[in-house]
Amino acid sequence: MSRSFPPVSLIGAPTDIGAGHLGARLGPEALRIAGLHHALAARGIDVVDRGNLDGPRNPWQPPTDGYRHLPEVVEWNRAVMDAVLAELRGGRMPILLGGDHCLGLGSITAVARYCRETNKKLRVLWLDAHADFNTSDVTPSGNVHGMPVACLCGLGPRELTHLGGAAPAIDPEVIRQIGIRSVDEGEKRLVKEHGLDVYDMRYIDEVGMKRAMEEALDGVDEDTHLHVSFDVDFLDPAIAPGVGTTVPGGPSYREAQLVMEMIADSGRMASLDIMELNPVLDTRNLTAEVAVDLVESLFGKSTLMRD
Ligand code: 4U7
Ligand code: MN
Ligand code: MN
Ligand code: MN
Repeated sequence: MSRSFPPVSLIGAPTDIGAGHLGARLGPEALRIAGLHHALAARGIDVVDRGNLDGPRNPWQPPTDGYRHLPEVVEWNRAVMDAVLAELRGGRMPILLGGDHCLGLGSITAVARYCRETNKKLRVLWLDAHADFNTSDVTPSGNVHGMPVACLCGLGPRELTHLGGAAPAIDPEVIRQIGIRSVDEGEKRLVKEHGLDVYDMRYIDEVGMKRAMEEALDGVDEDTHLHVSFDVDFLDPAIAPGVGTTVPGGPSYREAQLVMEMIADSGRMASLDIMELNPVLDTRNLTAEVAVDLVESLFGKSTLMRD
């Protein structure tokens, strides 16, 4: 199957401002060193590396009023939102290189705005071990990388929920979470209240990844903008040790490949985040290399004999 892809722009967001470990600020560089640009170019894709965004340094302070580094988190998310929106309006596919997952808020807020401008339906695939649906009332850590989905749905501090103007940025109905296996107690209640569509590992064990993905992609059509937010801790730590918050029992290499191949087959992916890679905790640069492998599959590389 040969598909054509729109031109792609890589955007580095070198920060760990929302995380509980330092090191995700090095994620963009590790992905570059693992050959992300070349891997895409080799697939015939027009790819431009926009370099890194700028933002405040990480002051590494404890939470105040339930959030760590809220002003800095807001600043980084603004920079991400502006950069992602500019690429979309320019007809290019943004690939955000994190950086921690609090920046999924800026990225998806931009995508949601763009969908409103262009009358597209939005579907968000949130690939993660975690639901990232905490609020200041229930968070066990105060780390904002555990809160972006809640903020997108209108739960959180005004600066974040209203990042793109109106709130909520998205309807929970557009989200499909895949690979989930660590949800905090209060968070679980909120996820249920807001009716998120969660394909947790128990469900994936029972019905298989193929069926879970068919369900998650159901209804995606030519009018859909498909956004993929890939938290690298989605993967089993055996194949992806380079993340701050490892949770055992995640998708294997083959299961993850299937996820990416099925997304590619949909032909609708129009924006992507690659988040939470922490090279400081990695074994050599293995996790970045696995991520690049998986991104190749997202862009249609396949081992299928029937191609
Ligand atoms: B990630 C956590 F308590 N839920 O809120 C929290 F377990 O973006 C982890 O998915 C959040 O990596 C992980 O601090 C955020 C914790
Ligand atoms: Mn996450
Ligand atoms: Mn996670
Ligand atoms: Mn994490």
